[in-house]
Amino acid sequence: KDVSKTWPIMMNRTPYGVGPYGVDQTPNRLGPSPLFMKAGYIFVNQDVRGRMKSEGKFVEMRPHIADKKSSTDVDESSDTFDTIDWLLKNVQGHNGKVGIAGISYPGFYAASAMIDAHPALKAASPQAPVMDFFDGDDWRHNGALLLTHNFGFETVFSKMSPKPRRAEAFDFGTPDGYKFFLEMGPLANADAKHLKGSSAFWKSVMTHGNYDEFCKSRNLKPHVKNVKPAVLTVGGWYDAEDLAGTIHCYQRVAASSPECPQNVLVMGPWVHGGWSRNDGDALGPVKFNAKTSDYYREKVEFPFFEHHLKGVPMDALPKAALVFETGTNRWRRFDTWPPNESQRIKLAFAGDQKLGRGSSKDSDAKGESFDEFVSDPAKPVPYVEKTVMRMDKEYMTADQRFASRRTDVLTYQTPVLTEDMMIAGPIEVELHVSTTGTDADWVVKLIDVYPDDFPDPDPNPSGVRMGGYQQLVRGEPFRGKYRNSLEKPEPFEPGKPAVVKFTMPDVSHTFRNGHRVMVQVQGSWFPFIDRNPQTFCDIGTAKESDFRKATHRVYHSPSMPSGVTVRIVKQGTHKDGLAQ
Ligand code: PG9
Repeated sequence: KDVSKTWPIMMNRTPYGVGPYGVDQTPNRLGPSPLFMKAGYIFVNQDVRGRMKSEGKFVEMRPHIADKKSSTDVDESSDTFDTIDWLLKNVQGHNGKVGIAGISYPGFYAASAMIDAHPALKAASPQAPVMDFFDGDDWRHNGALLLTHNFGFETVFSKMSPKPRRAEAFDFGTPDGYKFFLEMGPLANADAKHLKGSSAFWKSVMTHGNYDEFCKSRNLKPHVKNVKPAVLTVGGWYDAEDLAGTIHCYQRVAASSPECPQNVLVMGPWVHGGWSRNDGDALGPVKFNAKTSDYYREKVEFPFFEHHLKGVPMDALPKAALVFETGTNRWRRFDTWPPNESQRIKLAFAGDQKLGRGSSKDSDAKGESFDEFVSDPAKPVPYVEKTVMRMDKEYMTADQRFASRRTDVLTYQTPVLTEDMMIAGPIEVELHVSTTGTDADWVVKLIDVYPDDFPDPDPNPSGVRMGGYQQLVRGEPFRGKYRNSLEKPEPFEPGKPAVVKFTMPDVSHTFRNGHRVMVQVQGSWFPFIDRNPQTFCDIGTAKESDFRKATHRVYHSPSMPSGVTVRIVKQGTHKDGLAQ
């Protein structure tokens, strides 16, 4: 509307629809935040190929084609290039510079755009980008299927295109997801009883249980290289959908793109997309004492695009990462991520439910060098205590006391800390295990145990008791049959110890003086992930009779030192974050 000067183009590509459609219609929000509307841009929102009003065939996480041979070799990178080329030739009033931002699936499209980018693309912000559906992002974590998340998603996504209408809500018949999915029975019943063919992708996922070519081809990570636009990768420590993709997207650019003028990771105490809405000062009863989302939108995201697309000066961002350190509740700046200046410390499981720094020698002193529990697929461990149907957004900081009181959850904890313990980066898990079955899931949870006299919030509408609260800091499942390869599963030999090693997604958290560090180990996390039959089989087609109880063991001895390794960082010599 303002033709007094030229304006950069701000793009978003999405499978969720860009309605309302029609030249006389305008969406009620344009750009990543209202700041962009106020400042003025040329906004371009696009239905990706094959979705809503855009022609062609939609392909989920369309595989990137590295060496395109012809104009029919299309992917999201080439579609974005062609779109930008068309815009520059056909839209008046632009200043020749383009930015792109997107959250989640649109984050995947923003990440695709920066690969073999159009030269006019000067700034990209992949936010919670899906990078690998089947290894760490939405669909599978270490082989386990994210059941409630994807089932709920597919009851809507598969029905909302091409006719852009609100799909009639799926009738779960109960507010209790644990009950719904337990009564559903084996995974094959999800389609047979409920989806009934409405989601072709769900059926594809069921037939590609192992990390095969169908899955590998949808992994964008290997293609992120020689990125030339500036990149601001954004995500949340409590993002239940694409936390892994966020970290990996930043790291891939850092490892492969010497010409990238600026590559910064921003991680806040946010749920999936939380940085784009609300003020970000709490998650459930866990308080951050700062309007973190407001700060990010005003002081980071908007200045980033104003700078790269309009040449407006901006406050210097850190060289690598601006992260919100939970526990101490402050922003921190790092020149590398994960921080180089960190010391790896092993927290080893030991007897008497102890968690010790260093070796597992305690267990030899008293009792057995292992702990065991009966894992029963008919009574899986819930992933949250409260009754919810769809994936609970607050589960990633939820109280774990309900779990630590179960006999099928192993719990190890340190003595009360006498000083702050700041950890940053990935958490490495090493489990020495056995099972009487031939497959098993191993769910590991790192937990911050509050002191018994920790005050309750005031006001306290939910009546939560914070004294002794066991706050989940990070949790991750590992489907044991994939311990040596995600592509080639192997059974456990009943009773024979085996090693399961994996990495849990990054954190930046301080266990405060007076708190304890706790680790829990359990054989199910339902219905966050699907149940493991605990017999070696194709779980997508498993029958009721395949689901059997098993006794699982976790060993902790000098020769079988189960535990987790964390990276300790110092208070921070540099300026601890930007002013709030
Ligand atoms: N990460 C979300 C999602 C993508 C694809 C499948 C399931 C979930 C999202 O786009 O919001």
